[in-house]
Amino acid sequence: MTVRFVTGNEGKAREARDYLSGIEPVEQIEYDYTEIQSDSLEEIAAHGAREAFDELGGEEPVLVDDAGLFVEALGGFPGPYSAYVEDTVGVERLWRLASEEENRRAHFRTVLAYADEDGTETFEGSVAGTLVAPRGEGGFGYDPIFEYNGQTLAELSTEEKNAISHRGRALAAFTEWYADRDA
Ligand code: ITT
Ligand code: NA
Repeated sequence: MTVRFVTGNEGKAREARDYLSGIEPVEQIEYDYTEIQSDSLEEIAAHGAREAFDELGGEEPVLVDDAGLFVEALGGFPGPYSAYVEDTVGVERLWRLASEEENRRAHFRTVLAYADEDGTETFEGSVAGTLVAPRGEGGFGYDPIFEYNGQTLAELSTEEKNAISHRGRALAAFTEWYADRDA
């Protein structure tokens, strides 16, 4: 069954397609579901997935991905507001803000919500790293300033990023659940 990955973010869709190749075909759909105001990525993703599943006809399953970058020294900012901050402040200026701090630790977190006629399930993944001056041409969003094990996520291929990233870990939890459910 085709899984509809509901996102306007081509980078997220590329990673999901790559990870799920050989499991299920992934179709990217740009449906503008309501992003509720919440500190909880779970609530935002689950609400969005439910709404998208119903509004898109209630037949094919959907996946929604709500993610954020959490900077330790900034009290977890931008967190659930990461998309807004990327659009307004930008990645480069967020790095400059973080570079004034001694503690450069940060983590990415994503929650994937899957919705079908049986209900909604959420799966999470996170990865801890260090903020650095931008490097690398790959990935998307905050990847150039997020270093893991000596490389920024923008210096990794899609497959390499999936092997260690927040999204890869959430996709792993999802596929494990999905396989058990079919069995
Ligand atoms: P959709 O809501 O349409 O899926 P979005 O880009 O608005 O796309 P989010 O609301 O989840 O996604 O916002 C997450 C923000 O964090 C956004 O600025 C992304 O570019 C960024 N982001 C998410 N995953 C990332 C990753 O793996 N690497 C770098 N930046 C990421
Ligand atoms: Na969004």
